[in-house]
Amino acid sequence: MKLLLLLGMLTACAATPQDLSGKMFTFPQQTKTAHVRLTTTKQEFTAITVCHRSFTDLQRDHAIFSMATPSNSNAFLIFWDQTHKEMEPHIKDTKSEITGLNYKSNMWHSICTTWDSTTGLAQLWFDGQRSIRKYVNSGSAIRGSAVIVLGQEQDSHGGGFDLKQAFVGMLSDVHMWDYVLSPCEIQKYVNGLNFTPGNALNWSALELQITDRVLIEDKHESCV
Ligand SMILES: *[C@@H]1O[C@H](CO)[C@@H](O)[C@H](O)[C@H]1NC(C)=O
Ligand SMILES: [Ca+2]
Repeated sequence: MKLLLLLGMLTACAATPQDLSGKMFTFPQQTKTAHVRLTTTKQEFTAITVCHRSFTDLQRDHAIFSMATPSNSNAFLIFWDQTHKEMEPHIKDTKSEITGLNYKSNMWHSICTTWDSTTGLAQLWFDGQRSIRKYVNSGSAIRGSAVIVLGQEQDSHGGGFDLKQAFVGMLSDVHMWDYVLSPCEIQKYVNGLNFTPGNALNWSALELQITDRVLIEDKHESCV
């Protein structure tokens, strides 16, 4: 009986998924604490696709999506390097660099990143435009309990944040799949059409925990 009660309480405390359709996270100031922690039940990724939309005016390095496992703090990280003006997908602590992107301030950018452990190739889709395919890391999956953080960059599993890498701005439509999306599915995501939501992170059923000043606001995409 006591055990049942305890189990009931644990279930009640577990984050209930939220439907964030039409919403965005606003990170309104630079801090080294404010962040959103997302929960996925997947423990192994032999392939991955992560998509999100972001809006910022930062003129310095910043993380847009940070996933850490106990063995890799940059298990899957999307990082903007201001010095080299490149978007850097990190996969299992290996960095790749995509240059030549028109990463303008004060507008939404959709970014989808794919990786497959068989070929080891990563590819970025920036505002629907494909990048070249680059070798990053092959042979083994991303494994272990994943901590996904928006707003900060993890240098350790769930922590190690750095003020100078914090995200300031808005983030929306975060999805993660444990497979590589086809170019057609990516175009559907980019164009806001009917796409298959992420099976590892689903913006329409997102388990999240907010720390400090992060707001959930309406995106107000249309005037109706
Ligand atoms: C995503 O969430 C929506 C809303 O709860 C649900 O209808 C849909 O089946 C989910 N999709 C996946 C792939 O989990
Ligand atoms: Ca760092």
